[in-house]
Amino acid sequence: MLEHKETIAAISTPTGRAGIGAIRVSGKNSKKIYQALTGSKPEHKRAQYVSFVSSSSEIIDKGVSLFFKGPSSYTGEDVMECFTHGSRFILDALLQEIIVLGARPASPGEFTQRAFLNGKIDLIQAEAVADLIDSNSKIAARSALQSMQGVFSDKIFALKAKIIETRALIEAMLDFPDEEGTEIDAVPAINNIKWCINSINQLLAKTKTGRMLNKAPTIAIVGKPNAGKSTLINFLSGANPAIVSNTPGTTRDLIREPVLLREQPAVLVDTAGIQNTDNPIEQEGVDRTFKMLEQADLILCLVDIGADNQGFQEQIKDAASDIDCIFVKNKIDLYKNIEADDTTTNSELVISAKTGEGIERLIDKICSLLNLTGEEDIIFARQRHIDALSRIQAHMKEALTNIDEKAGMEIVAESFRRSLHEFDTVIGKTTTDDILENIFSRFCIGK
Ligand SMILES: Nc1nc2c(ncn2[C@@H]2O[C@H](COP(=O)(O)OP(=O)(O)OP(=O)(O)O)[C@@H](O)[C@H]2O)c(=O)[nH]1
Ligand SMILES: [Mg+2]
Repeated sequence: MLEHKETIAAISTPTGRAGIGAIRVSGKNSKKIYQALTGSKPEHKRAQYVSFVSSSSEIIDKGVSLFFKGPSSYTGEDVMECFTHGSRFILDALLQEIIVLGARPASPGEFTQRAFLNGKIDLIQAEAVADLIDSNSKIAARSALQSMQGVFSDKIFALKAKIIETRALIEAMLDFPDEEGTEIDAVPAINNIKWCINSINQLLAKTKTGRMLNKAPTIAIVGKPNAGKSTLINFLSGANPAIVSNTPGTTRDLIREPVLLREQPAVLVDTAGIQNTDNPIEQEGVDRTFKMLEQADLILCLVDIGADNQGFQEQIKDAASDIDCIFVKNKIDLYKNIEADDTTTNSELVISAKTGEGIERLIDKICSLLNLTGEEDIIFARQRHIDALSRIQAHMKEALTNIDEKAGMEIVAESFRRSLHEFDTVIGKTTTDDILENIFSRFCIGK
């Protein structure tokens, strides 16, 4: 374990009104600070209800203190955690005392950086800590947690082990070159290389970056005037962002409303009803609707089930041929003889935006088209991991070609050397300081 000279401390909870605030301290002075601040003897993993007292014997607050004896702690060092009331004044005063007692303010991500440098976690896991904190969807949080617990690292280590094993086979061929009359058996090495190429393919197919997982898709609700678009956005959002009225042409501006659909974030956009109009303001609204169509990830094309909708669906399809579109017939409550379930086809749904009939099916359809259903085994990765895996795969393909073309085992061995270097960079064994700086500086303070 690396010996860090300085003890670090930071407020780990965000600024703002909160019931509880937390301060974390890590380093060899943690024990001394604990005793001075609480008057109690720290015990490993034992929470104590204490008074946090200043050097001038004033009680700063009463709360809970915790101590972790290194190396059984997050950072691998002695760690103290203080939980007080959430007031910024209390937290600032306590942090100030801690600094006077022998700590310095921590930089962003410095606790996690120490955990990494002390071998508690590898670099992929450290990155996953930040990704988990930043996750804003259920899938993102779940897959970042998996990566933090080492699921992605395990797969990387399994690949690395196979490449090491294969390099040994290749080196054996170097040590005992093709003697006259004997054929070197390259089949085991070739099989291993093919295994690696396939495994990387499978891994890349499941791997998604935070940008992909945290992105809230945009769903545009379009239709003719009075189809019920604003009623639908109000129903789906559970709020009332849009004015509803039986005057055609009520909505003109685009109305964006963030929502959670099956716990996944999305942005709904209500638009102006599409019609021919002489009114320049309404026309501007229609133009904006068509622009929105080009940017949306999914279109809900809403029509009044009782209206003449001839050619309308085709018009929308022509305007946004590359984007998935769900056709929805609205106002089923006005037609007692039709039931939402009877009329549902693959590409067309029947609903009532007013009563909510058929809406659950609509949400299911939206989630399945946008892939918001939450596949179980998505791997949360950074772009640098994906790039490194792609390069390793390219080296393996190169090795295969060179074996096939009998280019010489030294050349094949070089592909393995480069691959192993890529692995070491990904897991943090030989990662350059600027990459580390880039990773940890993006963390929040106190983690
Ligand atoms: N019965 C019934 N009425 C509905 C339904 N959905 C909307 N309406 C009514 O239809 C009228 C128009 O609704 P809006 O939601 O304003 O329609 P819109 O598509 O936003 O209209 P514009 O903004 O003008 O393009 C209002 O009187 C709504 O109450 C529905 O499912 N059933
Ligand atoms: Mg409207």
